[in-house]
Amino acid sequence: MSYRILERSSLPDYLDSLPRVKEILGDGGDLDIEEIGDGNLNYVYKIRRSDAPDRAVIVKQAVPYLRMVGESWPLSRDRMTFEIRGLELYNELVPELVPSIYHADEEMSVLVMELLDEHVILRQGMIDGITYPRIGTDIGIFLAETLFRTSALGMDSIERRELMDRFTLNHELCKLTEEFIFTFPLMEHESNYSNPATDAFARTVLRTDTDYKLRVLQLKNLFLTKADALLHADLHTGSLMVNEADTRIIDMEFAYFGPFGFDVGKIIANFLMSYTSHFFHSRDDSYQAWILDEAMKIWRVFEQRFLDLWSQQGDSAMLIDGLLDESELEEFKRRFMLDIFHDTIGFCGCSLARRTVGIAGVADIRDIEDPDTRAELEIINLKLSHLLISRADTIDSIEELESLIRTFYAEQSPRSRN
Ligand code: ADP
Ligand code: SR1
Ligand code: MG
Repeated sequence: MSYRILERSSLPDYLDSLPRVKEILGDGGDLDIEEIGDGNLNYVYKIRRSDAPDRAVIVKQAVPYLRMVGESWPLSRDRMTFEIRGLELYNELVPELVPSIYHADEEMSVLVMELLDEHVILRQGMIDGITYPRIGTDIGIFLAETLFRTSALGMDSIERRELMDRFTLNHELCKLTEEFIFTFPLMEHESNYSNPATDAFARTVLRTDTDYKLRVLQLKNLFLTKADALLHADLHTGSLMVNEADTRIIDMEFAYFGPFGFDVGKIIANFLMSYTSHFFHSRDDSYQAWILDEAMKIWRVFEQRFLDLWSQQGDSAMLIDGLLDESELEEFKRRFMLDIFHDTIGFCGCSLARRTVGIAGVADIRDIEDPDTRAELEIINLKLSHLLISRADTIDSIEELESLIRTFYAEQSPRSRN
């Protein structure tokens, strides 16, 4: 079917033409249609039968522009092709951690998928101070399974290059990342967010520090050139839907082959920004203690599962039996994981800065009304970004990272000043 933008009026007929979706929605009854998209790029409709509310689906469609700006910012709909391909692959690799697909249409840039009705967006849950017992573990497992199994350690060379070919042309969204994460926050730019005290800090501390800027550029170079594994590439707390018992990852339209540490660092950064925001949202540090434990658990579980998968793996593009003896293999693994760890810390630092001074902030802090309170928290995030980026290559264990972050927050805490 050739492309047209779906609307309330045209959605029922469109859905009626899709056999699998008809099976889910069943016959008869009107459809309740609600546009619930709160993301930056696309339209998302929740659709349920008014006479049988259990029969429901989500329809997500890309439009040929950036939703958060409007038609004046054209953006090709190809992003939905990559989201479809990413979600199809994740349904093979980690079916229990993503929504099921009912229909995918690259021509129409449409995905019809499982409605996660018992779930909330993790970012909102964390703003509300809710704890999720599985979250750090589930994220760690998701990262290890998807990153290892699409890496040169987990795949045969030819099969992997064929898979890469299905994602290489996601260049428009890669460019958004290159500019909005690795470039504009480092300079004066019209797209940046503005809050006077935060701007002053960014101008005088970050943007005048040549070492900081060059380190960010080294990380940008990794993003541009290092094709370790298929990344989700937009893994923040707004890309997870959760409840006490279940975790699902959504919104993989940025999917492409990039450096392992990018996904891992980005999601940890979002946990840390939530930590910072709870100097405002919480009276005491009990929720922050939970956040930090889970953030560190993400790395710990990721590392353990990645190494387990490696131990179970036969020959791959990277290694074949007989190439290394046991101690050489152990040393290779140690260096390999340490490189990922250093990159993770660096990308975490980049994410902290971009979500603070760049166009797309985090609701955890941007939704706080008082600009002075916001600035206080924003400056904490920028200081943490500076610390992590300048120290990334010298932190060699998760214990060291945890202790550095604890000390940092203890020194920065607005509570200790009261
Ligand atoms: P965008 O690509 O525009 O960022 P998202 O994929 O993040 O869009 O979706 C926007 C919002 O739609 C999410 O924040 C969530 O509230 C809702 N949503 C998306 N997918 C589902 C789903 N499968 N079930 C329930 N709600 C969903
Ligand atoms: C202008 S694009 C802003 C951001 O929204 C998406 O969620 C990505 O994080 C992107 O960088
Ligand atoms: Mg998105």
